[in-house]
Amino acid sequence: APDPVFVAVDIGASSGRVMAARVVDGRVVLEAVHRFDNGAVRRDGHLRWDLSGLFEQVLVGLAAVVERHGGAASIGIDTWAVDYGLLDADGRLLAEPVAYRDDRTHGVAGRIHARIPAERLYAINGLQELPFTTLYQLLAEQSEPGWAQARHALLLPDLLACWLTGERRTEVTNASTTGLLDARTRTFDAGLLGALGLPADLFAPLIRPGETLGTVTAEVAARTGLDPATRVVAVGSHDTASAVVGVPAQDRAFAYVSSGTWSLVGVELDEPVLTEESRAANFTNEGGVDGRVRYLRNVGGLWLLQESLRTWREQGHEVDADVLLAEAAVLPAGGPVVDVDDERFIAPGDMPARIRQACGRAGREAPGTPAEVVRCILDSLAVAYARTVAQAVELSGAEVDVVHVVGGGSQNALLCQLTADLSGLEVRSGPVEATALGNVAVQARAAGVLTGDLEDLRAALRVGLDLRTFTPHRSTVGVGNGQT
Ligand code: LFR
Repeated sequence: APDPVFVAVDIGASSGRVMAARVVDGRVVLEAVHRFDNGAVRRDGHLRWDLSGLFEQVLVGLAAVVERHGGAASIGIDTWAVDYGLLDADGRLLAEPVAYRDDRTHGVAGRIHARIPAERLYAINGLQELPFTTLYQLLAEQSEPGWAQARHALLLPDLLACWLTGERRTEVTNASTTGLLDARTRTFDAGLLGALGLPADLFAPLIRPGETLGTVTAEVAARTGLDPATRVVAVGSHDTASAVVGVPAQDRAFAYVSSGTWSLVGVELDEPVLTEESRAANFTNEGGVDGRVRYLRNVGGLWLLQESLRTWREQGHEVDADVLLAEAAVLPAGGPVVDVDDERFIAPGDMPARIRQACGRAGREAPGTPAEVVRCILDSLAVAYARTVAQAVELSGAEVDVVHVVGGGSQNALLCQLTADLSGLEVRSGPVEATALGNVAVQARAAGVLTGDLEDLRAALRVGLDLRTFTPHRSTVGVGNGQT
């Protein structure tokens, strides 16, 4: 029999892909079958995702998998976290999901903290305070017209999985980003749901990575050519959970930077850290695959670069990302840095202007040319990566002797070198597709093709990988640069 094909549907905020993977001679071979763009658009007064359009792209990708491989053993889905769709009693989507960068959550955190103090909330859910966490979005949602008809909420990968299978479940790693789970038990906190006026069964029952959700519907089978017995298997449906599975670490003494639209910087733990110091440093305890804890911080990401490029193009400039990155790399070190976590960078908009304003507020000389802006973004990201790794180590007591950078940002040699220099730690970069690899590894284990714990899965993913190593040199930015 041919090697079973595992399909990873991996959708990020700016692009999505359907990947096919096989385990050949103990090595995971991954192939991109279909890629498509994604982005939030303003519609009916909000910034929304076109989830129905994304589902169509998923079907196109699945049909392409069937064309190439004749079928698939299973399908796993991951997307970004926190966002959800609301369904009515008949299971119909009420509206395309509002995107987390929408401004409807402005001021909501304050209203929630009036009911549940931030300290108590952290003691329960262990989450970093981000304005767009699901529970804040749900509170904003309650004053919107559709709320009265809302019967079910499904997180986005769960919604896509429901459209594939007809089954409604809530995958637990992504559920951990809603703010409604207890960080210790990883179950919905009934008291919290009640205090927020949310029905206890708003979310479907939890499912864990590796468990089978169901098989594809007759309609999906007909549209794609998939066998109706094709299974949809729960994976780390929060993309960052899959990315952490996909970190090609040798042992557990590592920190990671999952570098994409966001940068997720932290360590993997067995138990959450729910101390006051951890809360004050705004660290999150998200749920990982196999009950591990993703102890990390959301740090600004390539979003700053993506929005800058978009702005320049909108203004009629011809810019090429690779050329700009090369120009930025040869600019002198020691330029201005900004706080990439500033909430002013969350909404779409003119990022170069916002960056210049941030420099102005800090009394620093503002970057002028596009290459200078790009250099400022990279220097600022590296400063934030190094600082966050150091904090994660200090707050958790974890042992770390290497930083793995995975995702799109791992291709950026300057960013990796700066991170090594500033952290004083060796940086290993790659793979770009860590998220898809983590997704398929969990499916392959569920099928018995791979076995063991996350260390075993990572060992399988490492086979044949060509990682680049960056050794720390003398620090070139950061110290004395207005950021500590
Ligand atoms: C990364 C990510 C982050 C999450 C952010 C918003 O793609 O999933 O982990 O905080 O997107 O959902």
